[in-house]
Amino acid sequence: CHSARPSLFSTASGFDDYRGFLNLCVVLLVISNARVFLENILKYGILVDPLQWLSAVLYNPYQWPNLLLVLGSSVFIFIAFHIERFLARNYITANTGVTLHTLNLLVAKPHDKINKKLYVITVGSLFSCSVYVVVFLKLWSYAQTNKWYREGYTKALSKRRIHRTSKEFLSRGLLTKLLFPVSMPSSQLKGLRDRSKVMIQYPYNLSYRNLLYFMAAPTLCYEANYPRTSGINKSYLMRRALEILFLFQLELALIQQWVVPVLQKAILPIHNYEGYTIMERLLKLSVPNHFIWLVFFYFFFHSVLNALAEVMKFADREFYRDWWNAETIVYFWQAWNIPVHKWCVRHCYKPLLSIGCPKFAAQVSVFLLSAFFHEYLVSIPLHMFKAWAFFGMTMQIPLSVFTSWVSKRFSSNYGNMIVWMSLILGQPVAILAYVYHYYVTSYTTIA
Ligand code: 3VV
Repeated sequence: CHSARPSLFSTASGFDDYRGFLNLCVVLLVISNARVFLENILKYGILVDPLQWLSAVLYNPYQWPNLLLVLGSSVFIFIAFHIERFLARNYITANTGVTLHTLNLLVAKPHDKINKKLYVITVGSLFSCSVYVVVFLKLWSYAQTNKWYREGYTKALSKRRIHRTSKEFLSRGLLTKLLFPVSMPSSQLKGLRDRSKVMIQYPYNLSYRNLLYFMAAPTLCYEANYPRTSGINKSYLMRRALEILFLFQLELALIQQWVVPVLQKAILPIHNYEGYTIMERLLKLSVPNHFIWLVFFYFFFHSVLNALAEVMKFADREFYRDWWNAETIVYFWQAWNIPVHKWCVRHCYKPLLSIGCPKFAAQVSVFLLSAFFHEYLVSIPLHMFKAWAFFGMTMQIPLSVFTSWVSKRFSSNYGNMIVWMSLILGQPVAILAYVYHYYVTSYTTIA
């Protein structure tokens, strides 16, 4: 019954099936979190109160300015649209167009002063600022893409003048006619603009209908034509809508029950520089914060964006890739928020590369722009400028270099673990820093 053979844990055995241990990790995770959950309930009782949120929204009259600010963003959309119309008709030069678009984009933000004057509270203000960031990115894309279209159109038009009488031109099909719509009978043109299956070409994309579709569609990158679905799948939409309702409530409940008490208990230790206690609070916050972040990911990038896409019959549903397998920070940013990443590559990274900017400098520029927007989204609603969000985003650059090195030098698993660690621990550090400073600036004495 004996033969020479190694134990399973010895390298010589070649055994590598540890699936059972993975299950054990999951079971331990559930048990330890069940204990944390019970401890939380015993300590604080039930803090979840959906009516508290509802009353904050309904009864606070200072919430409504945010709605007005959001509606006001349509002014900038309207202006951008007419700048493009003027450009298409040669009423203004390309340089004037760029200047006007830049001015329009610079003004297109709910200014700090406006917010302060109206005493807009934080959550509503975060919402309106996010809407303005999205409008900003969309209008930037609208202006830049139309510029590319216009250049292509002008080139095609000048080619047409040269080849007008050549046989080659006459033998071209519908696409050519669409490219040179000047000579097309107006009845035919009207039909083409109305039929969604036909590709709309510049300048016929410059219509309210086309711009409004883009503003509502779940993308930040403008195109005259998008892949479309044939209809709305009602049961799919229903499932996403139920997820939205449930997950939104879950997020609010988790914040009330799990995060707020931890934050409240962290203020004093930070104030008194109690290193170990701060560390304990940080770790305590990291678990619920990460859980909330994961739920938010599913809520926004799967449920909300897919529901919106379904309603808009928008067929490109790649809102995220498998960021959870990211072995480097570089891959994480390529995979976690595809609408923003696509915008960054198309409207910032590639244009910088095309004017001869070195790759690393282009990457740094994108991260700095992103850092600016992150800081904007935090400091305006909180009415304080501390630059933690900016710093957090710029730290992604050295972290990218480090994780790429670890994955190459050691194992890609280590790279993946570092990505997780940075997500789990990075955010609570920034949250604690902001919450502490918010308390300090809002209240003069800390009890
Ligand atoms: C409310 C929702 C949101 C918060 C996410 C922020 C980032 C990522 P690479 P390579 P091919 C400005 C952003 C503002 C953000 C504010 C958002 C607020 C939204 C508000 C919504 C609420 C919650 C939660 C977020 O998630 S915010 N994300 O900041 C920034 N970084 C990146 O995207 C990338 O790392 C980047 C662009 C810097 C580099 O991308 O993929 O690593 O670069 O070199 O691999 O190539 C990219 C493309 O360029 C071409 C390649 O072939 C490739 O093309 O495949 O995509 O088509 N390329 C490369 N070298 C080239 C060359 N020399 N010439 C031409 N092309 C070249």
